[in-house]
Amino acid sequence: MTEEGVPTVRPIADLSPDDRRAFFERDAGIGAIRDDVRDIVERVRTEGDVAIREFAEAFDDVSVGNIDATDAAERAHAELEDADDPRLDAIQEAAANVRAFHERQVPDDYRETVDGRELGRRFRPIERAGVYVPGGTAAYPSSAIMGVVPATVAGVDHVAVATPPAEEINPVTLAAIHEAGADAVYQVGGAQAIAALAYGTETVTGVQTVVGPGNRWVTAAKAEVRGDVEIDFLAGPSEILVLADGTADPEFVAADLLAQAEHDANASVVAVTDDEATAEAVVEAIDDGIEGRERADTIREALSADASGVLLARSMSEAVLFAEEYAAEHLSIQADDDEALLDRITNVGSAFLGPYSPVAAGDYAAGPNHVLPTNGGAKRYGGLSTETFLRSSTVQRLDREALADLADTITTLAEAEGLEAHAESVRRRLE
Ligand code: HSO
Ligand code: ZN
Repeated sequence: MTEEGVPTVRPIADLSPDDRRAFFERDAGIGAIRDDVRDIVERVRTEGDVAIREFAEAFDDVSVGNIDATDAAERAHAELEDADDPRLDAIQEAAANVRAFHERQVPDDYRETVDGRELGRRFRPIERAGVYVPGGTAAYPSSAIMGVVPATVAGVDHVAVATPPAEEINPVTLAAIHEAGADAVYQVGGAQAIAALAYGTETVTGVQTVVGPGNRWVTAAKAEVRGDVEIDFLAGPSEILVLADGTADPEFVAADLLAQAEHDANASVVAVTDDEATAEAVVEAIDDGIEGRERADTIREALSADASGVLLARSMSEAVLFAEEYAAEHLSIQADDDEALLDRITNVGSAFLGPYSPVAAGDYAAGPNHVLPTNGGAKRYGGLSTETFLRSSTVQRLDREALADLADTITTLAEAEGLEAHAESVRRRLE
């Protein structure tokens, strides 16, 4: 399908049912590791810190001293501050933009009176949230901001972060975790981190909701603990689908594909266009853009995945239908009438409109969250938000007259359900 990781242009009309399935039913390799992940989760649940240390040796090749890295994060922040490090300025500006965007999402409590019934809704934060901040082959200070800031905006009392252990954890990641407002930081990664946050260990305080992006191990572990704790949703390896017409700049399209491809060999990157010259030019720009990149091997692998490619549609309508079925984590629209195309799409994690909205803007600093549903999850739910950390409750107060107005309806339904005491609880009040 691809040569040395560079896609060829494929007409959508020529895709076999298997090809289409690879695009639409992508699972980024999560199914294959579910059993192994189950074992890891169970060991952390039953053995706690001992299991965390053992997995750190086995998977990260690190002998972890103190699992609690809260002080280390504070120190890393202070060092960047003392050195006037521009990376701290960038963290602060990004965090401010993300905070402002997420403050707009805080819903107001309300009461209103409807036919004498005073009805309302109130929103309260959960008490303890856990945020996974990936590490591994890249550092992710931006994910610390995206996970921790909305939790603090929601008013969560205790925000814990887990991030993979290392001889020296990336100081910028640690500083971002501290700047974002985390209360505790633990050095534990992968599936074992999700289990530790979910069930707690001697060192790690268990939380009520675990959020954050991660590789397939992290994602599979979130699927495993879901039910015992809340999770945000399954946010696996990064995905992008670019809808481009003949007006798109192929270099910009290719640049966005390369950017998300460098995350993970399991990333999925797709461009769909109705213009053959654009498709060919995107392929050429990808080819030109890989060589010499530090993460060229990862990019090549991601580009060769069955769920990646440059596709030629017979019309933008066909392209839109493809995008709708794909339900991308990131949808970039680089086309003449981007708003009209977006209007026809409902399944998307986050949309990027126009030539000057690279996905990287949202990844780092524009304000919206970058923790978004992958693997088609955008068909069912949206990305991480302030609401992820809030619970709602409802409130009602009826006066005598309002109850009298509803009495027949209530007692009729109660009797239809055979629940006589329910009906009586109303009649008794109105005698
Ligand atoms: N594109 C990733 C987020 C990210 N990009 C972090 C760079 N750093 C998933 O949305
Ligand atoms: Zn990214």
